[in-house]
Amino acid sequence: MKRIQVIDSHTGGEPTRLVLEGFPDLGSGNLQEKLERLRGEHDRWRTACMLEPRGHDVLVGALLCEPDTPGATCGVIFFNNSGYLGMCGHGTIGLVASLAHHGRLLPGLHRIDTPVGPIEARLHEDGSVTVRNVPAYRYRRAVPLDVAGHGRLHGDIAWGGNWFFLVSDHGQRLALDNVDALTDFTWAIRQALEAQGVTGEDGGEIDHIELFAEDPDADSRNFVLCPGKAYDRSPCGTGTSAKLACLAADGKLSPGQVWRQASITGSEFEAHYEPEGERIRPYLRGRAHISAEATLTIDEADPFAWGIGH
Ligand code: PYC
Repeated sequence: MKRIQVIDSHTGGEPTRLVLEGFPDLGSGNLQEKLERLRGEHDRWRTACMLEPRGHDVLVGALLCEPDTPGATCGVIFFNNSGYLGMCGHGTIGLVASLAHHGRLLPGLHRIDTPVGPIEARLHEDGSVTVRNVPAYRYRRAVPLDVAGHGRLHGDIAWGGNWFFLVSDHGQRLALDNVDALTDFTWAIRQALEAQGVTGEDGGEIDHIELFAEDPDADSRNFVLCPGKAYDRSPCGTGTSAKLACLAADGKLSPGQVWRQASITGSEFEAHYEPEGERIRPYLRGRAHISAEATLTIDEADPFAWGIGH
């Protein structure tokens, strides 16, 4: 029987499963190299944790790793039901809250290495966490896209640790009782991006779609479709970072000015940015709650040992 020790949490409704122990040794090298080794040689460990019957489509995994750089608290590799994520904002908040819960981390500032670069996270005394994300930027503005069944729409392409297509003028109702239609619509956008060869810089796949609407309590409400076709229950840390980059590029948000981003479930991140050359440095504050401490077991005799479909 193989055993994997995990802590589950949720950040604004979006779940994170922190893997503390039990994955194979990923050898030496930096986190990008370790991610490639995990993807290439040991991907079934991801599928065992993320897919049914142990996981589900909404879950994001965070594998605790040794840091790349001296002085960093830890390294992390994020993944989900469909593959690997560069960075994950809600997942970083979940990681910090889970390590604190496990007695491995105290309030204060922590550097954390990710495959897309170092980030920082401050655990506050009240349990909330501020993430200093990787630099974000808008790559292209108002890109036209023909979406089957919906005609032509326009969106911005921005990097916030993952690639996003951000659409404000879409005619959709952003409400929890409309998530099936929103999922169909954003999935059609994703397919149109692929079919029309629209990518991020250097051909980066745009695998997150983000819609915006007004919100009575926050500066904006979003709906974010994640790569595996599940929607983010939180306001999405990397998606909020991409939004900040667009607001900054349009001159609609000043450095240090607070932006409250609500999710489709009503949870919120408080965000701001600092200028950093041609890019911006996003800061996101949110809170995670622990939902389980568990040992996952993998029985090789189980026909679904490595997840349904694997
Ligand atoms: O919070 O950055 C985020 C995120 C990405 C995918 C799901 N959540």
